Amino acid sequence: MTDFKITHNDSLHEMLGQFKNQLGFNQIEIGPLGTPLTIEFYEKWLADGHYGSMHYLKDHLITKKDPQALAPELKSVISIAQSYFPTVIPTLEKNPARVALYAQNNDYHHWLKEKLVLVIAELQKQFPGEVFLPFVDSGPVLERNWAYQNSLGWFGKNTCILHPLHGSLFFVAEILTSLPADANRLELVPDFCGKCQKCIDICPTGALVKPKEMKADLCISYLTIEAKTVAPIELREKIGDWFFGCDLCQTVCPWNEKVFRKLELPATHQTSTDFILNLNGTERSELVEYFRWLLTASHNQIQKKLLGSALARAGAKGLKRNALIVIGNRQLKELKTEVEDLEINEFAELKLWTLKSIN
Ligand code: B12
Ligand code: SF4
Ligand code: SF4
Repeated sequence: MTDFKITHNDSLHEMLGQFKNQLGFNQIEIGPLGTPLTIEFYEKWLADGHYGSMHYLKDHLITKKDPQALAPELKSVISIAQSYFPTVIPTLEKNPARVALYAQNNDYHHWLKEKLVLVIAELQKQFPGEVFLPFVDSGPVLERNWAYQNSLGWFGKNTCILHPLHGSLFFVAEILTSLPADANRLELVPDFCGKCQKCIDICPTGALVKPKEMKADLCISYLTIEAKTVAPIELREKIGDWFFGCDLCQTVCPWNEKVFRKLELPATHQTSTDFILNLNGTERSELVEYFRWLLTASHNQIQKKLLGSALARAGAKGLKRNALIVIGNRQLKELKTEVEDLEINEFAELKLWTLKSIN
């Protein structure tokens, strides 16, 4: 990113085009800010209690509904789509466990935010005195809605923003700004899901309760990343060998398959939607060794190793919990002693479940 250089006598739209080309975004668009078009669905989703223990999503409602509450001078939102597949900034070590594609990169909260900061620095030179606020995932912004309103894609039945050319394996990010935007320039991308419902059919836990509606506390991504507690017993087998996140409802999607075909990936590639990965002997022993290390390492050792990686989000304890479930589901009997020796009070019941599963 060091050779990033843009011309400053261009219009805002030409500048956005330069950012896209030089920083490798799939798309970047600006549209007016206001009450999000899909806020009613968000309100209903909260009222239905689909958010599990993610209480911050409830706290975010006021700001998501009225983004100008962040700063009254805000008028527009610049939406950015940044593909994460094929891998953009790979983590130093490839993880032998089954990790969602987005997390096989370094933590996007950092590197994508850095790109936004570069964009803002250039915009500030061109438009001094204007306000620019960057957001990547964690802020109180209804990100998929803005991606939708700014033509980055449609809401798939799996709830992801999906584009006819790029599929859905991309992050979204925003810069909220006091610059004005033309209200009539962008058109919504039409919904191309049609009669397909492959994503709903493949979801092992039934988290996609209706088209475009997810009960998040059933989603494997929630159970392995966001949840602080252990997955209920009836969901554990359904988690299969997902150690961190889940990609099933996206990798089965024909619009992503189109992207995979273009990339000519081998049939055995990790985008396979086979429920349990068929590991060969070497892969199995790598997985066993990784989990052996994870179960016996101290929390400090784990945090140190995960520094900068997306996996850090689950924390050392969360990763040990996830390993116990995969060990049970993959029948990794080699790890019986390590499971028995694990001393984490909250996991006492889970440990028994794992030991029962591998016996
Ligand atoms: C909480 C959260 C989760 C939760 C809940 C997910 C969910 N579907 O809500 C969990 C932990 C399960 C999760 C999982 C994942 N997440 Co997440 N997550 C978020 C977060 C922080 C908030 C999402 C939210 O507001 N949910 C509330 C519900 C109501 O939103 P929703 O499901 O999108 O619902 C909308 C639509 O259904 C729509 N809608 C409903 N009916 C109708 C009808 C019509 C006609 C229309 C037009 C629209 C519509 O309106 C709703 C409100 O906008 C956002 C970042 C952010 N700040 O926004 C990232 C975000 C959504 N996650 C993202 C990613 C990458 C993932 C995973 C792929 C990670 C993984 N591989 O494990 C999975 C995908 C699972 C899936 N199928 O969604 C990306 C999605 C990018 C994209 N292309 O869509 C985001 C935007 C982060 C980012 N900055 O890139 N996530
Ligand atoms: S990410 Fe996995 S568990 Fe979550 S909705 Fe999609 S298929 Fe279901
Ligand atoms: S799998 Fe089918 S229904 Fe689901 S998001 Fe993709 S096209 Fe839409």
